[in-house]
Amino acid sequence: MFDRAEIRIKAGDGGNGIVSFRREKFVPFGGPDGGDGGDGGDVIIKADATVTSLRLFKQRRFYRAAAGKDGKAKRQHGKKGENLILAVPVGTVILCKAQIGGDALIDDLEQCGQQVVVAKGGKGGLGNIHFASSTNQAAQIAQKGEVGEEKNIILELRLIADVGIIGYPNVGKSTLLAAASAAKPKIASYPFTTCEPVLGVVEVGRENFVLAEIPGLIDGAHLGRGLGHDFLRHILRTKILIHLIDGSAASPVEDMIQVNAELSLFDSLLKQKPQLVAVNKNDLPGVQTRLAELKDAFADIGIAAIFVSAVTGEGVNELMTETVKLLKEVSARKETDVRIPKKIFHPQPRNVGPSVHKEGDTFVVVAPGLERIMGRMDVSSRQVHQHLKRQLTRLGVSKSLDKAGIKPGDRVRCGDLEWEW
Ligand SMILES: Nc1nc2c(ncn2[C@@H]2O[C@H](COP(=O)(O)OP(=O)(O)OP(=O)(O)O)[C@@H](O)[C@H]2O)c(=O)[nH]1
Ligand SMILES: [Mg+2]
Repeated sequence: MFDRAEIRIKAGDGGNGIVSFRREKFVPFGGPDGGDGGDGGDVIIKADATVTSLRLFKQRRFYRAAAGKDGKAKRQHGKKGENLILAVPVGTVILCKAQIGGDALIDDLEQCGQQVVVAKGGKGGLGNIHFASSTNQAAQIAQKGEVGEEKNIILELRLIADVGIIGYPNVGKSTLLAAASAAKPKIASYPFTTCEPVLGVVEVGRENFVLAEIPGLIDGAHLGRGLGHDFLRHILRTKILIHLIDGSAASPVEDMIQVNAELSLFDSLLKQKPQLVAVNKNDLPGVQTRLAELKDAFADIGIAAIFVSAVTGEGVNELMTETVKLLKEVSARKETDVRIPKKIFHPQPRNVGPSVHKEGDTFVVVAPGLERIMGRMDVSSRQVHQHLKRQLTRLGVSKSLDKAGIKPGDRVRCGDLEWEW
């Protein structure tokens, strides 16, 4: 379907801080003056009313923001990498693709102009001016820029209609939509004529609302059968539902119960969505003869079904008037309004202290904090070694290594770095 795309995004890496010293006439030992690297650009997704589909994102899959520039001599900061802004249609839901478990909701762009940072640019590294101290006035240390975030995200365009018409295939959803609005969906006497949601605007007096035919519901939709999840996702966005039933079916009440069961199997929020039940094809003689019986059957389970004929238009105005009434009620009780939960879920790695274990003859240090520090240092210089040594002591790694029985000359590994103790 047209309304889902998976892309990979990469925020810009931070620029490197540099090692540099003042060189001026008459200043024989100018201090360090290496500037910081600029931060990498963020990847931002923004809802834009002029964009109507996610088609572009199916053609191009990889997007990256600009990297920050390296610092320069004379304390000059590197330029920040430019942010990359991706414009998506209003109504796009952004999910972070998870390796394991369900995809996590990042944000739901419901309003024009709404935006969210989906990948943060790496911080620029510090230049050597930051590492000068009273004991080390000629600091040779500078940080590398941090790597920008990179992830797979899913964009999903969920329809924004006020009211959705749901029901089994062939019950007359398209015919009802055409009768109530200016929409012209294809109508035919076979199931699955409509494969993608169709929208129409319905006017009732001075009120109007957006009505959508939501196609594709069959038994097992919650397991992905038929148009399955696509179908059910679209319903999540609507405020209320018109549940359309074929009055000429063998057992209309059973059909209704079955469809509702399918909805709640997919998402309990769908079950709570207010519904108007409409029985269609009222014009057929077969339906007319058992009208009283049908009314009773629905009344028995506490449902005031509205009988309509989408073909002749009988009862359609009444149904739309009831729809407006229910819509107003629902907006009035906002607090019970069923919505997709807004909260962002950021899985964070648990912060654990450094640990040491032995792999063959090598001592392996697992310490995320330290790996980060090391990843950002140019480890070829002697001064950096001194600096790292202090960090190892500070984080308690040296102690752990001693305990593990390390002797001078043994190999130690931390992250990508391996050295002799
Ligand atoms: N007699 C009668 N036939 C109807 C009525 N409404 C729809 N139909 C017929 O039922 C058939 C299916 O109608 P559609 O409107 O395409 O049904 P649908 O629910 O949109 O079907 P799908 O999109 O295929 O799921 C068509 O042959 C319509 O002419 C009605 O009120 N009375
Ligand atoms: Mg249809």
